[in-house]
Amino acid sequence: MTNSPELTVLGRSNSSNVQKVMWLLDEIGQACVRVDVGGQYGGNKAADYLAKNPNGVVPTLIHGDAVVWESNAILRYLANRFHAVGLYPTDPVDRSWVDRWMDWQLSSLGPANRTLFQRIVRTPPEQRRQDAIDEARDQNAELFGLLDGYLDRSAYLGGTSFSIADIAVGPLAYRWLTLPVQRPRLRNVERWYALLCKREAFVKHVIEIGLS
Ligand SMILES: N[C@@H](CCC(=O)N[C@@H](CS)C(=O)NCC(=O)O)C(=O)O
Repeated sequence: MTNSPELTVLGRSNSSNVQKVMWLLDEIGQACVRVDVGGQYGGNKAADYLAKNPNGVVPTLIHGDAVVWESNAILRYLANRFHAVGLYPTDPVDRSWVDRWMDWQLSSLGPANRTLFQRIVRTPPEQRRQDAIDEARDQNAELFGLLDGYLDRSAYLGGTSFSIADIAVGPLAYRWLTLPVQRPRLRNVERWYALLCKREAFVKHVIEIGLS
């Protein structure tokens, strides 16, 4: 048996998309080297980075000859590569539940969540606009309300067990439940989130990093 090549994650630790990758690597017991790129560290628009990831965003995963970008594609790559079948089921229907929530995170929740985060955390207090924050809060409340309805009949996003769909949505749930905004009571989301909080890798790579 040959040793797997070293895993390198390019991306700053306070990026929710980098956090997903670090969380999964911890869950599957794979060590990696993480290099700070993006945000205050820059480097993501440099030619050598763009040669790896032409989008100029983080994360990028390097694993031997494989260079993978798009955080959810990285989650799928790692789950497949390291045979984490429990985290990414092979049954087509079961897998479709994991995939659809990951796609939902990318296409629906992600943009709304980023807008809210940026309007509060990445905007100096004197420039914050309450109407803009309220608008983004309402969008997030609607989306998490939809998730709450689903979680009324499902323990996790992919069904009865934890999967990479929970990893894709978890960091955004942390932001939603931690940002200083008024939220509707969503008991199923809270119950599911409490399960995530029991996972050491979530605490380490998401909660302990905080909002920055
Ligand atoms: N869809 C991409 C989005 C990546 C993305 O927008 N990353 C942000 C950080 S969360 C970024 O690189 N921002 C620029 C920066 O950090 O300088 C993915 O999931 O990987």
